[in-house]
Amino acid sequence: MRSSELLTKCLENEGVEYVFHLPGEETLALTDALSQSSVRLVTVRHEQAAAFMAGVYGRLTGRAGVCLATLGPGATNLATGIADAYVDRAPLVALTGQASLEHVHKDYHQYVDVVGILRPVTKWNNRIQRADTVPEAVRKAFSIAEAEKPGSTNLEIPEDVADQVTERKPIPHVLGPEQSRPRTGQIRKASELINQSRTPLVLAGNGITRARAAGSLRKFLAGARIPVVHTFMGKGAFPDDNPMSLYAVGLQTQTAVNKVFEQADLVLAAGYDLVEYGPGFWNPRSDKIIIHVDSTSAEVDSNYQPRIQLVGQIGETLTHLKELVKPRPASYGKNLRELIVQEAEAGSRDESYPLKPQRILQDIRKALTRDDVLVSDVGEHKLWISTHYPAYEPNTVLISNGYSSMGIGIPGGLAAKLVRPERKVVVACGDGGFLMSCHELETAVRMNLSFPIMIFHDNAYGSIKRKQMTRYGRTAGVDFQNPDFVALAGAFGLKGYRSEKASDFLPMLEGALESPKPSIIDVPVNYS
Ligand SMILES: Cc1ncc(C[n+]2csc(CCOP(=O)(O)OP(=O)(O)O)c2C)c(N)n1
Repeated sequence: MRSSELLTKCLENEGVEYVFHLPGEETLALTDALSQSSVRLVTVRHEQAAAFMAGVYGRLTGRAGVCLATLGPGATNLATGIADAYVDRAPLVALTGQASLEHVHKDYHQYVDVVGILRPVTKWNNRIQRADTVPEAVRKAFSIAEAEKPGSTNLEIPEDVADQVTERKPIPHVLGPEQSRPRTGQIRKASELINQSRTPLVLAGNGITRARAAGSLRKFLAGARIPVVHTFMGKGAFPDDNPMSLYAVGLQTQTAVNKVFEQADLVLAAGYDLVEYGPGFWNPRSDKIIIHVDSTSAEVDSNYQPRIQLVGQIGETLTHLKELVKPRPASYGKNLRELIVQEAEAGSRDESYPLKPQRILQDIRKALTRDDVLVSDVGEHKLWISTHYPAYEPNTVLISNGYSSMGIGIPGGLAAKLVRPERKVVVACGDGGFLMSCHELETAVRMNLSFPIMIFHDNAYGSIKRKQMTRYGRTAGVDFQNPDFVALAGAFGLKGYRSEKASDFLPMLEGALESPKPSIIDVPVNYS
């Protein structure tokens, strides 16, 4: 068969359900082969969205999402989404077309060195030079993308290579190496440190969600009774309505939760990723005892010098620790939570208009069950969601907090609805991020994927505006005008809503959640 067909067979062999793509001349053979396979082609309106969708698919399933684009502009349009998956640790395999090998040594139409461009934003990245190497290259791309810590890989397929004929077959899967386990002695030492600590704290990151270790964390904490702070991407690892939860941390301005860190003498960092909230913020004097529980060894950082590293399967490590860590009294940590909950709930019943973010988040929480999914774009709204929106289950609040790329919200909602069709999905965007990806509304309509997209409408790049005001007392280049969002919804054949007072948002959202189509809800917001 031709290598484009073999590559398609290899994708089937990997269990690939969807390829998110935008077509091009150099990928003709591949799209044609895919059309004859069990893999479903999801055609998008901008390659960046294809990569965002693949990344969010990967985060939700643990299996690499796949995106496909042509050479040159197609590939460079993918780059932001590929980088997002790289920094947010989402398994993603990108496939990019390329000119025939006979052209790539010289000036040639649309040719740029895509492998070179994508090198810094992928874990592995390679040009396929011969049809016979396709099975190994595909297996390797998936294996590396999905291995801890997951991320993006890229395979470039030159046009002539896609047409070469080969006798090879997909490589059967072999069981990956079993993840290591920390030694019993190390676990004992860690438990002794925890038992000796006066004010221990757990910092739960998104490694827990990836390792499907939320159950073990919950059991560990039910016994140990140590308060938990999440990173933004760790939200849902532990339920925020449990008295031991201190919500999430990610901003220096969160006075209450930062005070808790100040008081902590020991931090058990489980699945914590330094890209989210650097240790310099919560351990500025490097004086805390840190126990690192993760699938990989700790990044080197002068403010993150773990006393012990428990590297291996996170869930198993916590299960072993549970046996040795002594329970604390039920009262421990109670007073810590009060202030944080007060902060989270303040303003949640506010009737003012434009709406307070707390009120919007409270209403979204009312409209969704514990298992439904809220996808956030990036901006001021993300910071409110991260710090004020209670989460109860892993992967129910999807936030990009590593790469933090605006525009991920709508593609993320699409991917979430594809992976979890039985759940309600709501996308929250700023008016800036919404216009970066609103073209994908057409994709959602075409694919019959229904979810409300609510726009925090403030006519500005809100979070940057706030930072300018804080730093300089004035703003520059952050204000803009918006289209009529209700009319824009109409242009896509969708229902658009505009909130005219605080009390109409919740009924609008509930109505939109019942609709068989996506919808837009324009919500004027007062961030001040
Ligand atoms: C692609 C990209 N460009 C720029 C930024 C920097 N940035 C972070 S937040 C933000 C403002 C977002 O504005 P908006 O989408 O309106 O949301 P708001 O802050 O108003 O809630 C900007 C420009 C970014 N994170 N990603």
